[in-house]
Amino acid sequence: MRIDVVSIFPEYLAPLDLSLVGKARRAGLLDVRVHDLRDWTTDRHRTVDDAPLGGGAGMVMRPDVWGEALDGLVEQGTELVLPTPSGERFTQRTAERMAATGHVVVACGRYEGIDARVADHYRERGVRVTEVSLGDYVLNGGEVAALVLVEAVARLLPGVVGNPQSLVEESHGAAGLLEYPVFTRPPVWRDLPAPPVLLSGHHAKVERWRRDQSLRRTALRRPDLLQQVPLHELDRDDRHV
Ligand code: 6GU
Repeated sequence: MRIDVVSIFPEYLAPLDLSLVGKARRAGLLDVRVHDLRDWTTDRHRTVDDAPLGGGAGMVMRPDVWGEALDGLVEQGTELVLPTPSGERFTQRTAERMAATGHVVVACGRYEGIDARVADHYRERGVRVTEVSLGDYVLNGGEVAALVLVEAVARLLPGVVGNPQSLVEESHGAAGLLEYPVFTRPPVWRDLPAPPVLLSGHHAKVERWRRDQSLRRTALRRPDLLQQVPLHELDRDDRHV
């Protein structure tokens, strides 16, 4: 899997050398390349932005500079990702789709965004172009989204996460429920006991308890997710929660 990230702040992507993502890169499981957009400018000031057509506050990123950069990076089968607060929500499903794609290019906009013709142009050339948002708040640019994307995608690649079972059980897996609460030793900490069922050794009861906790948590914290759980994902005993 290859991911190219283009930004005017390549240093912002330094954390991609660390932790699980850094390890996956060094193991050759993931090829991440960070590029400085200004390398594709041609003027003395290395200008990447200009005033918005029609007027208004802020600056817009120039399509010509982005075009030069992306022409050199986008290939047949590439998914072009444009992080923007006006995009579709980036979810676990988005990460799964990207992990199954061989090549993703992330174009990090700053200021008021990238001239809209860039997305249109690559779509017209038959490229899959996805404008993604992390959530309903505004960030200063796409770099944090690029960090999120690389980490969410990397951990889905074969061999990156030690125990593949941890991918199956976690929140936002196929069941569409939040993860149940977890506990470890000691069984009592500061007068707080761990749930006795977890010490019972009764596997079926533990499974039932975890399932109920997932359902309760999801209902309380993310009722929007509960609406979307496929009916076949609910088992007979879920009705009692
Ligand atoms: Cl992907 N970009 C920016 N600039 N702001 C955001 C975002 C992305 N997602 C949520 N807010």
